[in-house]
Amino acid sequence: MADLKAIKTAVGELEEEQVLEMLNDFVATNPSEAEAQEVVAACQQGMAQVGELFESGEYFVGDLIFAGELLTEALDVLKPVIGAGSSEQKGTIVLGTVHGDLHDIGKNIFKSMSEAAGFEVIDLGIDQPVQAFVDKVKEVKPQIVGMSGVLTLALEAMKDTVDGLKEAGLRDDVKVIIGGNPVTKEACEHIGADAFTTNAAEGVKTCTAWVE
Ligand code: B12
Repeated sequence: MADLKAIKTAVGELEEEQVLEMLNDFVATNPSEAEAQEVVAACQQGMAQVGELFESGEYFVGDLIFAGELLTEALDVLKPVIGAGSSEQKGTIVLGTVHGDLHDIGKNIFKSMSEAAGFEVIDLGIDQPVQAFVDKVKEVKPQIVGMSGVLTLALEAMKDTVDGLKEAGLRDDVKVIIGGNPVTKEACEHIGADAFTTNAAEGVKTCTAWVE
């Protein structure tokens, strides 16, 4: 098993070479999906550390950008082991980062895991207006809508999006799951989503239970 503490620290300290070396070594051990998800969680904790150092003024926006690139690379290394791969088609998820928010690493992790679990994921991308969700839901009639956001202001954007689905008469046709650092039970209720999570693997479990 990988040294989770060392991975968290190396991500937090933006030690790119060290992170990639540890992750490549880990992938070479042919780990289980559960072990891989623990490594994803360690990377997520490392990113939280980056956030704290940014808040305390030790890191700057350039460091956030570098952290984003580092984690995207890390995810590429982990992709082959974060989902076992399923040939069965479970259902369709329309996924996007809500308007005003440019963060997409967590969304991309959820996307990879959902695809590996057998979902077709239609990824709208970042900073997506309400209408983009509404139009795509009308077009592809998914079972699930996934919204991602890590800024506090993303919570209101998620509410706008659910309201938009309601106004278009589509809300009752889909389950809505929200993910990202600031989501909570209270936020979920305020937004009018069906489920929330700060853990992509848990999100995949919820979606799987909805379609089975
Ligand atoms: C990397 C980073 C960036 C990168 C993003 C690169 C990218 N491609 O995403 C860049 C440089 C672009 C960036 C920009 C900014 N950032 Co920034 N950023 C971060 C940082 C360090 C990490 C985010 C991250 O990737 N985390 C790791 C992922 C894996 O975690 P996650 O998103 O929570 O995802 C997991 C789960 O939540 C879940 N999940 C996520 N989405 C979904 C969706 C569904 C449907 C499901 C089921 C699950 C799910 O699955 C994932 C895996 O388990 C955070 C710190 C933090 N604590 O999050 C700050 C942070 C989010 N940023 C912050 C800020 C302030 C900014 C800027 C305003 C900085 C600036 N002055 O310009 C801008 C805002 C730009 C914008 N409009 O969005 C603040 C937000 C404060 C707030 N309360 O709103 C934070 C918290 C840092 C801090 N502590 O101050 N940032």
